[in-house]
Amino acid sequence: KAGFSGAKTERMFELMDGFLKNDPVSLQKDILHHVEYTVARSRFSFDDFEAYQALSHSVRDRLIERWHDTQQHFKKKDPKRLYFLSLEFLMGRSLSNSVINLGIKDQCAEALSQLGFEYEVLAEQEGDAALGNGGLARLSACQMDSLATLDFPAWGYGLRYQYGLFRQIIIDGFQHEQPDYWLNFGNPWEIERVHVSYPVKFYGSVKEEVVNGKKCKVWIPGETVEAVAYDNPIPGYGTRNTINLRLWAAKPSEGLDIESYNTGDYINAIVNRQKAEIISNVLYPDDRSYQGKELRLKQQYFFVSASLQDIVRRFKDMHNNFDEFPDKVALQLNDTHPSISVVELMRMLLDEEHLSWKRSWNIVCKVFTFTTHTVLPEALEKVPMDLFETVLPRHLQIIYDINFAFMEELKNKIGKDYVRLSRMSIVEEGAVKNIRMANLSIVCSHTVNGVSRAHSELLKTRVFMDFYELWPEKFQYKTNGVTQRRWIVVSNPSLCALISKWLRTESWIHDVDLLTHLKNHASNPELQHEWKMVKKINKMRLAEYIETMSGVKVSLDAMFDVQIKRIHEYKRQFLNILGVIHRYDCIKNMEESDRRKVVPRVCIIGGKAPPGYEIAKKIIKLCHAVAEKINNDTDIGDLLKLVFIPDYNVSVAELVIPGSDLSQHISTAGHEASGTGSMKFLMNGCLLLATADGSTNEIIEEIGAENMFIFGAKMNEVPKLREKESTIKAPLQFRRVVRMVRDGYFGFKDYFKSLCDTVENGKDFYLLGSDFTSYLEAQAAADRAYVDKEKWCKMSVLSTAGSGRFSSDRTIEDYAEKTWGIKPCKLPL
Ligand code: Z57
Repeated sequence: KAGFSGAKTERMFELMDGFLKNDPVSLQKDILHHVEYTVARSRFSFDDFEAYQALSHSVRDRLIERWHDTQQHFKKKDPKRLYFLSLEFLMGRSLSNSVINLGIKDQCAEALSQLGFEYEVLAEQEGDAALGNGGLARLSACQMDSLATLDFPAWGYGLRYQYGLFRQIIIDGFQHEQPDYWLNFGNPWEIERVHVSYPVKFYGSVKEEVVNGKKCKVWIPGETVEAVAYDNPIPGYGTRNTINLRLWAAKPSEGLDIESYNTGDYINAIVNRQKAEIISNVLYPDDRSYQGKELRLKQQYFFVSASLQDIVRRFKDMHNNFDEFPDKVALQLNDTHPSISVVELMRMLLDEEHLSWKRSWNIVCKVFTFTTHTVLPEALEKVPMDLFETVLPRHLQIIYDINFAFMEELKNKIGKDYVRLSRMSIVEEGAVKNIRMANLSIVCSHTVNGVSRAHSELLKTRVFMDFYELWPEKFQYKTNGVTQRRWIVVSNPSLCALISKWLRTESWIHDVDLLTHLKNHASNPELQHEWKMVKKINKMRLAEYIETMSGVKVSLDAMFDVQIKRIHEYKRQFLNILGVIHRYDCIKNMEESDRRKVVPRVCIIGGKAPPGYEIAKKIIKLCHAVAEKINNDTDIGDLLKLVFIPDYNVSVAELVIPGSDLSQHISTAGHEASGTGSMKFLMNGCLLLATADGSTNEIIEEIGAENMFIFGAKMNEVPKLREKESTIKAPLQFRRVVRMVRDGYFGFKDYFKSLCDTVENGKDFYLLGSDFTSYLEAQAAADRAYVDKEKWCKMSVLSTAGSGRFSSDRTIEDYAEKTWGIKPCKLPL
């Protein structure tokens, strides 16, 4: 703007060629341009990886064009914007997703093939962006895709970890963790914004000062770190809208530190300053057990503080009255990880904008919305008070003030019920005092929601019952969803083509309810034939992958039975393995004539154990020990195989899901808040073997229990079963398979002892024993269904046809209308 004379602007227009073109020849020119000038290789000699880089930069250029136009458009229209704050985003690969959303995949493929390259091979060159742990982080990524596709004026904010989630390598069946230095080979998908940076303060003390005759708190920090922005464009599908995911990296602040330089120890002064970067170094790999670590709190505050400074600056560019802030800004808290935001915004309004407490509080209460993703008590973040006081002294004061006001309000409403007051307090009293981040978030947000209907009910009746009684209007329910762009179009091109052919439109890619029309064709032999072919192609891909990864040859006639997710006791991978042992044992003891009736299975398990979670690691080892025995038993052959897929991540999921026949979601009822993996399988026509937990309850409503294999205790039965647990004997079959593990049938007898102890002697907290019989029945039902190919295929079609409700498009529409109050803001074509 500033300094642009009319003549200059005119010249700029003259020099513009219009948008980059997407025909194969233009793409070829761009690719070769980037080979020479970005990658700096000769156009006559570059390899697959360099071709991937050049292609990515060509795609990036197109993203940048749209990104600019979108941001300018948002600025001009100045709508209410959503800011999605999350400490984790599991984006996976960007190239394959971008070319689909830009609608240029075929053109890219053609352009490359004339240059002697294959698009699929290049797409495989890209490593995963794994800045997250599991479901929560992948959900953020799916939601960003939907926000862009639905033209919502939204931004994501997060942390640019230098090391993403660890790489899992398996040595002798044991998990080992390797650092994931994902930036080693460059990252064409981000744009470094050296000029967008903010100071973030830590430690120090709070003083009182008089500013303009008013008493004010001034925080004198003990350390200041600079937050630098890295922008990641997120393209929508079938729209030019391209939104932004802004991730912050920590850099030493430029502020003069005369003290340390003057001591003469120049080298040490530099080295010490460099330590600032530690903040954004590494993602915490255990998302379920909060440890109260200082670095973690610093990560949270670092990204929150930078984001809010950015958001407030953008607001102040256009407005000067903070009472309008809630009309322009919605702040979404993705679990409690960014919850310190509520205090930080309060602090900015009070101490920096010098608004009154009442006005500031009014604003804060109108902008925040809070989604919680768990019921596990160990996942609820409680920050030790002394840690808080050291790192964020001013914030602790504000929390006390918020809590004081809240407790007063509460006493007025419920009287002096001190037990309840202390349950609801933001400050947990006791030997060690803690700040309860969930309570803080509920008090300061205008809306609270769980991630499935069942989970939201649990919140209202158990976890946050007191708060629900106090503010029933705050509580909403949302059901998670996943994006069909990545989980069908990108990862299963053959199924995508089949669906579009039978529905005679590609509109389902942005209007997923159309999938329901597949129901009309579910029994059509012609469709069934094509459907089976698609499955076969995908199973072949998967079988090849399995052979390269684990050396095991699997039969395509076998049912591919898959459980892929983080390893956790409540997800019950152990139950799965015990089921496999049972199957093995049965086959071993069978008459030859009965063996012919056995439905061959390939059991596939994948997932990472948190590095410090010993039992989870033992489950991985057990899987390998059992696999070793079964896969080498010539007596068994193709009737049963067990495979562990190492280093499970987003791109592995893209390969495994389309190639599965059956998938398992078998958490103890009441423990999986939602579950989103199941939705990806469902979209790809894989049948579910599942407990009635989390979102599965809603999946049953959509496709019918008769098209699934549901088993196990119901949510309301679990507490009673637990009470009785110590007195009731587990079924014989269960005790028998656990005994095999205990007695060293698969070796490592001593090592597996503590694992066996978790399900025996009245301590079976996750109720593997009590669900075992019903689990085996469900497995047997799956076998029977698989034999009837037509029936199985029909169930598979109906699964895809019923998956529309589980698109993140639906979830986001729901949040936009009922939670955030935002409207689409579409770039004109
Ligand atoms: C995480 O991935 C989830 C919950 C958490 O509290 C944390 Br920390 C990480 C998962 C739930 O376990 C899933 O059930 C849910 O589908 C997913 O978040 C997305 O909501």
